[in-house]
Amino acid sequence: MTGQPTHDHPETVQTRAARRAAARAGQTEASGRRIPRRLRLALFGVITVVVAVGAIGLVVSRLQGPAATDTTAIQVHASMGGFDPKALTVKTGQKVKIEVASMDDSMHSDGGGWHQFAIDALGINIKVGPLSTKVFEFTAPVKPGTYSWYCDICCGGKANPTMQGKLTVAA
Ligand SMILES: [Cu+2]
Repeated sequence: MTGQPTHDHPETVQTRAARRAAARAGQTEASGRRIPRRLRLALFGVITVVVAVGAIGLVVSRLQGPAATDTTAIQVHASMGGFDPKALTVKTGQKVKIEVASMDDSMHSDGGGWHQFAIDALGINIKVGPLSTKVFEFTAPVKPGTYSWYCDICCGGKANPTMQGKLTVAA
């Protein structure tokens, strides 16, 4: 008996609302103003595909940069997101050849797509323009140790840990 009188009322309201909605749907469907459900679903599918393809395209275009010009060089990609890889290990006394590529285009307001690969202690200071690469060589120190490289062009400069990497010289 609890709630028996109150149970009737919402149901009545609900059915009335449902009837009104059905009537409205019937009217509009008859006048052809509403897009049929099947077409709506198809449209939704098309929009979903377009958005997905666009997103994948964005990711791919970000991954695509300038092609490597020297396949014997260690490839280092620099972008606003940082260096890839962020760390390298070489042997003491090794002749090291690195190709640095800027993955960013000139439309980047911060640095105009330029990046840098600098290791002060080793006298290395390479700057690479938007969507281009630069190959350079150096001889690793004979003493083992670690050196950090940085880019001082974008992202607030070399203090930003994003634009830093670590070179390990191992015996
Ligand atoms: Cu940079």
